[in-house]
Amino acid sequence: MTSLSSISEKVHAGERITDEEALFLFECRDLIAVGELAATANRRRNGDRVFFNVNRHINHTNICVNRCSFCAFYRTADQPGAYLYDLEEIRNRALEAHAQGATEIHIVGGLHPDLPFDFYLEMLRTVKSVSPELHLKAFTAVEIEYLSKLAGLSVAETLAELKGAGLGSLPGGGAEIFAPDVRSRLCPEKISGERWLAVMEEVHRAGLKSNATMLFGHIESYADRVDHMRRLRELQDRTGGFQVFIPLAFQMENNPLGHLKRPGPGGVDALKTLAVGRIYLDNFANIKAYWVMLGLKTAQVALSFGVNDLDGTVVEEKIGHDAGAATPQTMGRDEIVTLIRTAGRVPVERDTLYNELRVY
Ligand code: V47
Repeated sequence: MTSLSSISEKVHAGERITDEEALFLFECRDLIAVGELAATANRRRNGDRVFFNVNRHINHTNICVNRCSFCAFYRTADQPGAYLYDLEEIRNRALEAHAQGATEIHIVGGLHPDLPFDFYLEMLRTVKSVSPELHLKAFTAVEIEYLSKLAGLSVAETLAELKGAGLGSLPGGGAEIFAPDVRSRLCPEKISGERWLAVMEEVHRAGLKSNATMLFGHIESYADRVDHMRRLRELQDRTGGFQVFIPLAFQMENNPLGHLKRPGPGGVDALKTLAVGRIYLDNFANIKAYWVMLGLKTAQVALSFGVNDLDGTVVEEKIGHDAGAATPQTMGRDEIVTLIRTAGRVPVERDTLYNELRVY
């Protein structure tokens, strides 16, 4: 029979846990015990080291043809607040980021109804022309599928074009919750969970790394979360292309789902989700606490719940903040280092591909 001690034995032996065991951990009332197991699994892999990077987000447009019920960021072209940056505005942001020591530009945006494929290639080339050293982590699997349709190319051909223009890796957005009954209520127009995974498989086969997210704390059940992680674990077994798992805590303001589903995920749920992610996803090297959505204090505490990555400086965050995130827009390198140090851990600045740049 499943028990905390039978799961503990497996974790200490470095064995994989089952879906039922992951569900048991989600339902377990002993948060500290689950956290300790996650910390054990993390310590074995990463010791005391905690990664962060110096990055900047650029969201080139919020105009989107999809209407996801959890999203406060999107606008239709004629709505107040709709925007589209031109290449000059994008270049200025990249210049600023480079001057501030950024190693990564994270680019995602809405599915704009009428930009040509060339715009996306030009955008990548523009950022890359600021410095060839900048790593471009750009476009979710959802955007890749959209761009391939726009370009009239296969996903593999689309990726090859984007790679040629400077694409370095992919962020993990658009995964939401894969289970079809939940997904159809969250984002009926978005590509299916199966398609998200199939695009990511092609991304990995093209030699690009990517991240993986899960949007939690809304209408999904624990079983839906385990189902989501199972699909990620299976794909990771095949490709090894995911660098990190990032559970995203649902923010409730200015979106229809938030009005339906309050109060949203609390600190206990967030810590447990990160911890179960660490224990269940034994083939993921890194688990990220995205401080923007979690809050700084929860993100810091998460370092004792299996987390070894705090994301980065971010600088200009719109998706979470439009939906009510109460965190600052940016954190300085020194602030992140202090957050990690005062948790008793060793801050390590990384690049996007998890190469170590500097130990603090
Ligand atoms: O796919 C949208 C989520 C994602 C809300 O790969 C929301 O390193 C919470 O994926 N509440 C985009 N979340 C952000 C993302 C990301 C962020 C940071 C790092 C990385 C990475 C990826 O944001 C979307 C969606 O799941 N999102 N609305 C909301 N109301």
